[in-house]
Amino acid sequence: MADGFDPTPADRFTFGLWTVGNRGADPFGGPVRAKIPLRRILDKLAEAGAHGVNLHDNDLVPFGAGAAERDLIVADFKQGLADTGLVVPMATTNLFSHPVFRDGAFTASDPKVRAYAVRKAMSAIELGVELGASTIVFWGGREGTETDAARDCRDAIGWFRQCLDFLCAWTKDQGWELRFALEAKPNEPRGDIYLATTGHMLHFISTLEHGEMCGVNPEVAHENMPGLSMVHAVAQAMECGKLFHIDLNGQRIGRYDQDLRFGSEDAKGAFFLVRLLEGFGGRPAYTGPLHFDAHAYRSEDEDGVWDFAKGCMRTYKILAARARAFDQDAEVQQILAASHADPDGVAPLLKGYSAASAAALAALPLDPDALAATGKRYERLDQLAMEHLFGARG
Ligand code: GLT
Ligand code: MN
Ligand code: MN
Repeated sequence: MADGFDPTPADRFTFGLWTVGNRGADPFGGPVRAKIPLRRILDKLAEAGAHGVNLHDNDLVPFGAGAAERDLIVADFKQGLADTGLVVPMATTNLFSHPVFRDGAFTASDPKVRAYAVRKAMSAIELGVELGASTIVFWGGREGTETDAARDCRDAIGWFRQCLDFLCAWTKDQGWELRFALEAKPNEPRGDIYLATTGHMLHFISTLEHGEMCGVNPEVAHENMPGLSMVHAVAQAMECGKLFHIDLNGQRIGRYDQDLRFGSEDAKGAFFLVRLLEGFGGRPAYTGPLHFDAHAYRSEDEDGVWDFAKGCMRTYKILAARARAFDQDAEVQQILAASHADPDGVAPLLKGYSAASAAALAALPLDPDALAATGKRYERLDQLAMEHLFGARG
């Protein structure tokens, strides 16, 4: 089907090994799909037009494997990458599965657990560097509490900072030019996870010793679970130069972390997200990998997994085409131009205080009733967005 929506590596789509490798287990039932051999994952992703794969240390090297076993597995995987042309843009550390992390990793009350977590992260970063990754994601899934009797949250945040400061300084000491991308989530698996949203993370980053090498990895599901806007979270990160990575998926508000196929829920949110990322409307675009952190429904067999993967990528491209058409629509441009118009050159007055600009502001004839008199035409504008999204226009 040559409709222009089938992906190619130039589209920069990536999948985590844990995403297409997800076997359908949930808290109420075990796996429903057989483990897909790593080599087949690579072959199938390359065949589907993906650009790369991302991984946790233990997606590739089993927990506790010795050095010889590790090296063999890594060599084999690198051969698979070379054969398929896939790259590994991002690597991360599993700091949540082993029982040692039952009370957290970087925020565990026991300093030995924190030390173990930092050491494990160092090994995972080494692995990422060996595979060519330039971004290291930190998702603190176990960094939280069920009861705040356990510790003072201020200590937890301080320990989190110490661990990241340590890892940043060590990374620089190795001469590696890596970027760390911090991923927020409000809850699950913990009752409450520290630094619950991308906004919390952005402030936390501003308190780090090497904040310049740290940014965020917002996930659609994690912002939508509590009903927040992913578009606004991503926009804030882009606006301050901190969108280092992104986890695309689908989610309904108020549910458990569903990690659904991208765009399969909240198509309108996905439309405006893609529009933002692509830089339509003349704004700077996001140019990093477009990572799908999602998995196939539990109802699916392996064929369904590849349907899922292709669906994520096609939906992104379809939404990009729809969003481009929206921004090129003359009626859209006219409504936006009218709402942003500045015929009297007022906007520059607010760009930086001076005594002169304050005086000019005071002298400005501003009639609130007149300013309030005209509707903004957002009903029409939104209907135009919906008609482009539905494919009924342009
Ligand atoms: C886990 C989590 C994701 C994170 C991954 C990176 S692991 O699947 O649900 O949101 O991005 O650690
Ligand atoms: Mn994620
Ligand atoms: Mn998720």
